[in-house]
Amino acid sequence: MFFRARQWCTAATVVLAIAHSVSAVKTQVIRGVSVADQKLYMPDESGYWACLGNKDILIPISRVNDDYCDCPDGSDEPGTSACADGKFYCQNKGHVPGLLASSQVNDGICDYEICCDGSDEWAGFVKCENKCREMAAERQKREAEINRIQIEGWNARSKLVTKAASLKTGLLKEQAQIQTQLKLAKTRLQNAEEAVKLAELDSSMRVGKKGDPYLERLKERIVEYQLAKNAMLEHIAIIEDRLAISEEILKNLKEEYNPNYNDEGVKNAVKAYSALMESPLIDSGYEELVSHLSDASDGELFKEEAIEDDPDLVDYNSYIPIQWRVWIHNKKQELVDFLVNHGLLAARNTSEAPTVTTAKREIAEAKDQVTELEIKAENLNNDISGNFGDDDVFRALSGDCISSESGDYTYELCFNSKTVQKPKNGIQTVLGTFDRLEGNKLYFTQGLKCWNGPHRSTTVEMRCGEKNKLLSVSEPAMCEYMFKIMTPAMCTPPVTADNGKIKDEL
Ligand code: MAN
Repeated sequence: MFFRARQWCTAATVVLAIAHSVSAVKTQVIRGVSVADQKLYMPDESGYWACLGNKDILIPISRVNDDYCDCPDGSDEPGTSACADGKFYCQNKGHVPGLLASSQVNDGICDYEICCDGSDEWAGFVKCENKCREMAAERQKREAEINRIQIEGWNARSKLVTKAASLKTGLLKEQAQIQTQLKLAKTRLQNAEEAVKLAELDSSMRVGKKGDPYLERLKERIVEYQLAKNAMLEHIAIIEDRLAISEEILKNLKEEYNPNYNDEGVKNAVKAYSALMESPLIDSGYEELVSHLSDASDGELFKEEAIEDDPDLVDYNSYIPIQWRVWIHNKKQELVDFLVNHGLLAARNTSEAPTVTTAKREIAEAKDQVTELEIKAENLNNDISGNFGDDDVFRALSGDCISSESGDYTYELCFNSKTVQKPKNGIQTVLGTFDRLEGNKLYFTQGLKCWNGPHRSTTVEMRCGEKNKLLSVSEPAMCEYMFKIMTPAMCTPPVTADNGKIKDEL
């Protein structure tokens, strides 16, 4: 019984001891775990703890950080290098906490970049002094510099945005002007085309200049024709008179002859006269023509004063009655042909009339103007609708170039234009013309063809900077270039201490 009691007493002592150790473990800080995550290492009432990544695996809490890897995820050894996948937490007081691969714990190397407090080398194989204070100061300096760049970059960007907006306003204004000019130029072209038609028509109706021997001869001929016409009209009048008398005689004969008197001659004359009277004497065309001939005022046929009024050209057609124009034209042509054929007149210059030439020149000029304006309008439209990034900011960089030396060359980037490679001596090589903007990259394509290879091209990687600067150039594959640049165009609003965005005017 005593034994039992003793046994019981011993067992109670063990239980008490365990309970004591459990409560001790409960308050113990687990090495390599952040303060916030300490709660993840609380054992259950029996003093057992489950691996963080596998809750089925329970181990006594005393086996946490015992330098033996029990959990597949390495969560039982955060403070030692026992597990390959473990993570060691450095508090880095005064600086930013770090998570080190637990394999680097106690490896004899001070991993200051992650554990500035030197806590990763706790076993003492090497002494790592705490460098957090100086590293925090450096970091602060760096952050202040980044902040300065961001603020200055953002300010510079704001100016670029303003510039881009005014450039676009200018372009829109220019676009409106070009559209007006284009409309006018098209009207000018239309008018010019009309003018050529009219001039061609007009020139076909006009002959020579005043003083032209051809014209003088023509005038003489017209006068001759007028005289001939008058003589002809007189002649016709006489004939008509004589015809009327003859008809009268025959009429009387018909009415007064004695049909009982067998005179064959008289009978035949009366018969023929009757037949003649039944057939139409003259056609209506003749009548009309003669009436015009009689009516036309010869004084109107050729007006010298009209020629004086129009010193350059003589429009003889307007002086000729319309019914006579074709006849006159044909006669004129016959006369001209006659004179040319007999060497009296130089063959007529068949080149077009100066009015036609001038009008055609006007067409050519108007066409050139329309084409030029259409090209301008298309370029403008492309420019206006182009992708120049958020707030149109890259538009403001057109014309700006940045360059830098690298290896045997000077490399240059001209925004929205091209990238080039300039050797120390010799001609420059175009590495690409601006193609597009995508995210934080500019693409320049279709540069000079690479010997036995593709056309050169350039990808430009951008980051925020207070000014435009070409930072580095590389050629990752032959004739494919990579530029790294900084530019205010890529800056975003800086973040203030209270994590809010700074105001735009900054
Ligand atoms: C020149 C340069 C180089 C390029 C070779 C390709 O030397 O443009 O960058 O790699 O031509 O032949």
